[in-house]
Order: sequence, then structure tokens, then C-alpha cells
Amino acid sequence: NASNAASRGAFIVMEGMDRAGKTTQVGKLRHTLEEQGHKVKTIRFPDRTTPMGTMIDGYLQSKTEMADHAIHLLFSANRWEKAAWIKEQISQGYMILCDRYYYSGMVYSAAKKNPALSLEWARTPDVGLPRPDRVIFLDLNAAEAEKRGGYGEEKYEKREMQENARELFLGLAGRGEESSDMVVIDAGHSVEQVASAIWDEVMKVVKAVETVPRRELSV
Ligand code: NYM
Repeated sequence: NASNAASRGAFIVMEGMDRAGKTTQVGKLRHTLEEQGHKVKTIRFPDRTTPMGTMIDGYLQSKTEMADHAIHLLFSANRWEKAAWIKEQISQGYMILCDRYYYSGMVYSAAKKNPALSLEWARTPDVGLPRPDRVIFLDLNAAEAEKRGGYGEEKYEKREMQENARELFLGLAGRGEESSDMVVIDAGHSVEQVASAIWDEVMKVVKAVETVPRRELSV
């Protein structure tokens, strides 16, 4: 009903390549929203603090091996663990800022180019999760990312994987629900310039949630 819609928070997702500055920008956005009097909570995926998150962490650090489909489902289950909490917080009026979400889920799994693991297959286990009000994709090409200090030691932090993932991310801008939720921001500028471009988008969302009800991902 209208009074619920008026008081709910927004669900904002920050996506992007490794090294694009997601964590920095989530912190800045939190600060700006709080200055404007909003209640904010930040989360990140993978959430490595849960038992499933511990398994994901072991995989990313190459301590354990897992089949492509199995690790994919674990990343998704790790989001499902938090789904009820996200809905609850939004309905209590919190702005949820989320560092990575199912876009990373689809894209990094599909970037492995396993012929049995398509982008469409990868999206399926996430259907029904809270749908973001806006997904900000911080775009940075692999060469720029490497200039920022290169990649770490974790799985997927290799040039080819990153290039595949970026191409898939950008392709989501033309796919169904993602095309209306996602905005691409060039992360190759200064921290302040990127923060200001993000704020321009978030301002619109903060206004829009007053009239738009919360939704779930659909097929
Ligand atoms: N990642 C992240 C996935 O492969 N699937 C997912 O569903 C999510 C949320 O985990 N390289 C990958 C992307 C990153 C890695 O993320 C760890 P971070 O933000 O470095 O903790």
C-alpha cells in the first residue's frame, strides 16, 4: 500500500570489475546518504562470514576445488541466506548498499566459458531474490585495472577471465530486467568524479522508491 511504499528504503547494488573502486564508492555513498538523513546498511557478496561463505572463501583462495556448477550454486545460496534480512531492512526504511550481487554471480561463472554453464542458466537460481532498485556498474578495462596495482592472488583475478567478465557485464545492459536496472559509469576518472556520477543516479532512485514498490527478480 501507499504508506508502506512511502517509507521503504532503496536497494542499491554496486557492481564492477575487480579494482574498479566498488568498496571505496560504497563507503562514500554511505557517507553522502547519511549526511542527507537516510538510514543506511552496507553488505557485500560473497558474505564470507557464514558457513557457506567460508566454503566460498576456501574456493577463491584455491584451498579447495569445486565443480563450476557447485560453486555457482553456493554463491547463489550465500545470497539466499541474506534475502529475508534484506527485505526486512528495506521495509524498515534502511537504504541497503550492496557490494556485488547476482550480476557478479552470472558473469563470473559464465566467464569460465564452460559450455554447460550459460549466462541464462547462471541467473536461474537467483530468481525470486530481492530485485535491486538500481545496479551501478563501475566500468574499468583490464589494462586500467592492472595499472591500479594489478590483481590479487584469488581465483578469477587473471586478465582473460577479467576481460570475459567485463564483456558479459556490459552485455547485461541489453538483457531484460537488467537493462532497466543497470547503469554503466566510467570508473576511469577520479574518485570524486565517479562519486558524483553515482550520486546523480542514486538521487533519482531515492525519489523513485517513494512510489515504486519493492520487487523480486523474475525469469
Ligand atoms: N564472485 C562474486 C563470483 O564469482 N560469484 C558471485 O556470485 C560473487 C558475488 O568472487 N572475483 C567473484 C567475484 C570476485 C570474487 O569478490 C570475490 P570480492 O568482491 O573480491 O570479495
